[in-house]
Amino acid sequence: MNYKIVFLFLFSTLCRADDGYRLWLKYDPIKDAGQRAAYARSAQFIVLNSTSPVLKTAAEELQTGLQGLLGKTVPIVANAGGKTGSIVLTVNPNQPQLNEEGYQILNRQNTITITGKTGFGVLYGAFALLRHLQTRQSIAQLSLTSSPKIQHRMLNHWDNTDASIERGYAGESLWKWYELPERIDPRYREYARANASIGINGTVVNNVNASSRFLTAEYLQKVAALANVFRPYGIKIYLSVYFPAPKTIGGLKTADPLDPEVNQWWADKANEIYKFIPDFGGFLVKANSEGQPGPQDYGRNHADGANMLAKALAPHKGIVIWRAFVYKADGKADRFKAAYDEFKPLDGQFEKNVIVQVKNGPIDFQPREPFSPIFGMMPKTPLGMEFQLTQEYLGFATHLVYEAPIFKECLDSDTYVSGKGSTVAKVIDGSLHDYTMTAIAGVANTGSDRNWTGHPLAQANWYAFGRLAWDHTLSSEVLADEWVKMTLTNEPSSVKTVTDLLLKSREIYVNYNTPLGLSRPWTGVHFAPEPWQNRSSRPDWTAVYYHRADSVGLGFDRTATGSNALAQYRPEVQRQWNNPETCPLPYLLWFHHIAWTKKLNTGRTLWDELCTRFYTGADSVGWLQKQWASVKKDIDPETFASVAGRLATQQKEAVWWRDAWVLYLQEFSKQPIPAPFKKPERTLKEVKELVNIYQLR
Ligand code: BDP
Repeated sequence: MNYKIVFLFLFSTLCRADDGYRLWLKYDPIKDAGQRAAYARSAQFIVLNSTSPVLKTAAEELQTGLQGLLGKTVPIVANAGGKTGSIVLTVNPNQPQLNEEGYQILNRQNTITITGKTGFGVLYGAFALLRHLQTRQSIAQLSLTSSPKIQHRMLNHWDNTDASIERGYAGESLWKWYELPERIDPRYREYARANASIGINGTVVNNVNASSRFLTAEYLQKVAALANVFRPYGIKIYLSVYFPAPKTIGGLKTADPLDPEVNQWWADKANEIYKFIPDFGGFLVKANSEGQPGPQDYGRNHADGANMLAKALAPHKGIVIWRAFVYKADGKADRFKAAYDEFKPLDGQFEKNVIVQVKNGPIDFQPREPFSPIFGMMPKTPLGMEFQLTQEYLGFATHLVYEAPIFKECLDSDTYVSGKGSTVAKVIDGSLHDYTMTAIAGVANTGSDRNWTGHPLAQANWYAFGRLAWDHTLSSEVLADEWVKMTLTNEPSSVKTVTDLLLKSREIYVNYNTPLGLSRPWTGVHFAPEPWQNRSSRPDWTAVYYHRADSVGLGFDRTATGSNALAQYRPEVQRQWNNPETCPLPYLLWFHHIAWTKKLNTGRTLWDELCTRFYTGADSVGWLQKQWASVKKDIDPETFASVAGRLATQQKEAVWWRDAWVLYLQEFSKQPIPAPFKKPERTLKEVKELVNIYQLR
């Protein structure tokens, strides 16, 4: 054997930069020998006395993790033979403190027991124990009990049959439809592992703007092959459906949800699907929204449409997730009010296996939105949450935005529907209205890029979403800290720096992008600033519709003198936002048209405050760069360089955002840029030319 070659091979493998593929399941060896030894003493065996595939997965995941962290193979045995120092995996249905997927981990007399009521609980417990070690916490006297607060914790992929992803910024689709079902890309399993490790238990694999192809036998076989890979990880598969499928692939003349033949077609289709996938989760539906057909095309309502599908799935225990993201092409109406107006009257009219899925805000995944007014207002209909992980309005995969604070801001908002403390989280976890089903979804930010999410730090958004779906009481800070330790470094000062940078990133983005409650300054691709955009096929697809800048001031009046959208909230909420004097600044322009010269409670006029935010926001990206530079020694070189490069682009583009906004708004405000800020070096015309490049085909 040529030892030199072997050595070079090993050396190059060990020194290879980290490409991010392993996500937060890196399991690099624990450097501190004392800590490693302490963990190793409790991890001499993994005891599993079962052949259940899910339990087997749990044991193997533990083994993989321990192998990496401790640098030794921990055998999986059926029986520890009375020896201590083992990790015992056990299912015990008699655990009143746990729900079906919960776990308990106890370390007693140097035996760690992971107990679940089901194998799924044990699987989540195994990952929780690994997380404990990855974040270097003590396992002496370990006692952890946790159950998910929400039942259906899902990713929604907006992936198409041609491998493109609607609003995807990390490459192509993970699903290689043309190879399935024969070839199983190893990445499908890695995807399942990552999701299971954070508690995600469902995935919708195709775009809400759905193709009927997914319901053909040809595609169902492909979907079934994916389901087979996901099953041992506790992940169920769902499909987005095209409402007129009975016409497009069924040969019927109509897709009217009250037509018996149409109902029969869906019932037959459901039977067929469950032959392919016995534990199929159900359907996600976008109907009568942005041009997608739906029940209203036949004079029926959303409940009629959802109930027809629900009846087809019910015999198989499948569910329907019907989206509330709807708005009509009516330039005079306020789009903010659309979902509430269409759905609230239908409360109580949906079948038991229907969940209505609501985007967090009333418009569309903006950098900051007030919570959707529907939350709390449909006590007889389970409402699920839809967040967006892919950064459609958050600078794609170039700008750094850690989204946990966006999710938390919404979940912690108080709807006041049953008095103080009626948070959105309590609506969607079912505790407020005793919902029988609960759900939360994140529109996925994954793709075929080697590191899954394009921006290496955007993995944290996937991670934080899953963890919050499990337990919405976790803080953004705890989740950032966990993710950094598991993924980037365990060096305390760098952990602190990166966590801090993540936590501040969203507010920095808002400041240069949409401060004080501005929204939707985009058209087209939703990337470049276009606050001047005033032409489109429909008025609510222009930017001016949202900010309403004029010679008097800026902002959308949603009080009684304007669209009165505020009336959709409880009086306690209205009181917070109704009065421009007391409305919190982050929401000001969401609800009020404010004069340029109006003094805000910061002591500055609206115009000066806007400029201050645009300028300090753009400057703060420089701060992000400096912070990132300071952790270089503790970060893998490839990851470091990738983030540093993206931050440099972000810095350039933040200035561009700032210039676009201030130069454009200045045409209305007629005010100078306040000191100490310097006026942009370019003209509005020059910024517009730059932006036009992004719209070129
Ligand atoms: C919008 C996206 C569009 C989606 C739509 C939706 O721009 O691509 O299809 O949301 O959620 O934000 O249906």
